[in-house]
Formats: sequence, C-alpha cells, structure tokens
Amino acid sequence: MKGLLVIAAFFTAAQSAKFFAGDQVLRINAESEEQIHLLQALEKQESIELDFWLSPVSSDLPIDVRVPFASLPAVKVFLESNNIPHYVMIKDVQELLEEERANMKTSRLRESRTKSFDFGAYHTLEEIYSWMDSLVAGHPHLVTKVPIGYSYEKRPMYALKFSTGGTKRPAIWIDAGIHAREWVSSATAVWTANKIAADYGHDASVTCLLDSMDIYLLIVTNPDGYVFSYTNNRMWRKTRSVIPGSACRGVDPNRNWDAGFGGPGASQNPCSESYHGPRAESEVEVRNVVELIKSHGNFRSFISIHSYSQLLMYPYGYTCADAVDSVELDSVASSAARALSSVYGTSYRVGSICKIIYQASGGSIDWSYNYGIKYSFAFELRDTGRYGFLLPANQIVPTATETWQALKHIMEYVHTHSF
Ligand code: 0X9
Ligand code: ZN
Repeated sequence: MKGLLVIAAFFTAAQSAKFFAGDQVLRINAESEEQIHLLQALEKQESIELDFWLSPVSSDLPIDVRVPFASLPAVKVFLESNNIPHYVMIKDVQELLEEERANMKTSRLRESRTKSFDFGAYHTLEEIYSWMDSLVAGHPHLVTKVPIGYSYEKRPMYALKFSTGGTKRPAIWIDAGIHAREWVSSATAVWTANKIAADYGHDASVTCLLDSMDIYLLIVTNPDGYVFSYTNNRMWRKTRSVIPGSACRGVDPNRNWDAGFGGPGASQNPCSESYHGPRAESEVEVRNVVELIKSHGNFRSFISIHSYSQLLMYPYGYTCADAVDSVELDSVASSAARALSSVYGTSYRVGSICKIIYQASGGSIDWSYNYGIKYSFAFELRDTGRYGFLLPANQIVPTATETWQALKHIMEYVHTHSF
C-alpha cells in the first residue's frame, strides 16, 4: 500500500513538475499606509518566493498572497509582529490542484463516452483547439478560424470570427487567457463562442448584431503560458519568452502594450510576475493582436477577460486621470454589471483600472482605447478570492452564463452607437 502511494505521488509529481503541497494563500487586510509599505518591501525581497495574487497597493482591495510551505512560519511571524490582520484563505494549494486534475480526468472520460464537449470542465490547449474546429465545422456560414500568427514557442494562434458577410464590418474584439493561470477566462470564452453560434438565428439581440457587425474572439491569448500552466506550473502567469541576461523567463503580457509602457505598476525585473518586457510589444502574442486590430481597422470595442476579483473596468490603468469618455464608459459598465448580477446576484465593482484595482501600465485596454477604440473594457471574473485563480470547474458555466449578460449589454450598446 505504502509503495503504491509512493508511486502515485511520483506520477502526480511527474505530471505537474511544480508542487504546491502545504502552500497557503493568505488574505491580508492592511490597515495603514505603513503596513502597505511593509508588504511592498516584502514583495520586493527575493529570498522568500512569494506569489502575490493581488499586489499590495493602497486601495480597498485585500492583498492575497500564496506562501510556499517552507516560508509560512516566517511570513506569519512577520505579519503578526507587525500587527497586520490576515487569515488563511486556501489552506493547501496542492489539494485544490489535485481536485482540479481529478475533475478534468472524470470529465474527459465522460466526454469520450458521450462524444460531447463538457463546457463545465477545464481543457488543455489541444482540446480547446480541436473543439474550435468542431464549432467551425458545425457553423460553416457563421464561424471561421482566423490565424493571427504564432506564439513565442511557435504555437498557432487563432481568433474565432463570427460573421454573416460583408467586408471589414464594424467589429467587436474579445480576448481571454492573456494571463496563463486565469483558466476560467478561457473556459468562459469557449462557452461564449458556443453561445454566440447557438444563439444566432434564435436570439434577437445576437442575430441583429451579427447581421451588421462581426465578433472576433481569441480564446487563448497566451498559448505557451497556458500549456505551461497545465504541464509544469499551475501558477504560471506570463509568456514563456527567454529574457537575454536573465535566468527568469516570461513577460507579463498585460504590461507589454504600447500604452504608458514601463510606467508605474509594472516591473523592470525579469523575475517579477509583472515584468513589462524589454520593450513595448516585445511579446509576439501581443504583436499578433495589435497587427490584426490595426490591419482590420474597424474595431469599435475591445474587451479583455481576466480573473479574479469580480470587476468590470475601463481605461486608464497607467494613470488615475480620467479618460475623456469615462462618464459614458462608467454608465455602460454599470448597466452591464447590473445585467450580470441579475442572473445569480454576483456583485461586480465598476471603475477605471487605476481607481478600482491598481495602477498598471502597458495594459491592453489602455492601448486599444488610445488607439481609438472607445468601448474598451476589462473583466475580472469570479471569484473574490475564496479560490482565486483556482476557481472550481463547477463554477465555469455559472460564471460564463452571468458574464454573457454583461457582454451582450456592452455589444448591444456598441451596436446602437456604431452606425
Ligand atoms: O494586473 C493585471 O494585469 C490585471 N489583473 S490580473 O489579476 N488579472 O492580473 C488587471 C489589469 C486590468 N486589465 C487590463 N489592463 N486589460
Ligand atoms: Zn489577468
């Protein structure tokens, strides 16, 4: 029996190289600027590997941090000796990862038995790509796969294009999975793609929209990171590019856009989770999107889907100054958030990135907005931290279902303001 356990443990370890046994996610509620400064200093030091899921900034948001098992005593002593309120949010990260794996396995078995796709499960990149082919095959007059280029590790990137004809009709852009570990983002995008295809010709709002506009949906914006988060490190966030002169890999693709690039809220340290990269658009994944948007030339809305925190945001992130259209964007986002809440009561906060989450430069929707795409929004999907990036698969469909109401609201608004 013991031998079996050892073998089982070995295989789990071989499957996902990085182990999170005993790691905890702590929620910290700093009470003063001084405490925030202490936590910022803790984030900067490199001797303890801390993974801040929500960074220490002066805002109403709590601070969530994954602490490796070995560092727990030191971190807890640090917090206690400085009287910083905190509690354990996730008591064993590895336990959640194992449940997640087990669920994927079960759903895969069910899928092969029933020859169907389980929207309530997380999938590998390969599974998502082959599902995309089946969606296109099932709706050849509505959905096409648009190759937009290759990732750093030479994986193809495809946007799904929903169109009923015309050339370069006004279009809506939606991307998901720019941060690798935010799996519910891509899972929501898969559900959404299916919903758009299923509703065309049946739902008046989708039909009316697609009769005069196109929708582009990029389900996995960071394919290398996504694969790596599946095979090697579930907590991976960045791209997988090699940084000359550094042992650390990857750039935060949401700090790499040409909008306030390199400013506050991005790191110049290649080992940081928010490393902005050697220059704006250094990441080919970002470049691929920028090139598609520019060459198309008729996007009216740009929506980026992240997790977690339950926020619906608009520009700017690189500055806390108001965007020219902030009053209108705030009202569109507020109505969209209300539509979302009407489904299950999930509550979202609305505001500019800088004001409701933190100052972050080089973000995608700041770029799209400055490029001239007025209706630029970013979602942070469920939850508010109980599971954070490790949202259980049974919340995928509810998350996607409520998010759809918000997306539809935004799209309808954009539609009525595009002609
Ligand atoms: O830090 C980020 O990039 C986003 N938060 S996350 O936890 N998903 O990493 C917030 C930035 C807002 N989004 C955009 N600028 N698109
Ligand atoms: Zn993100």
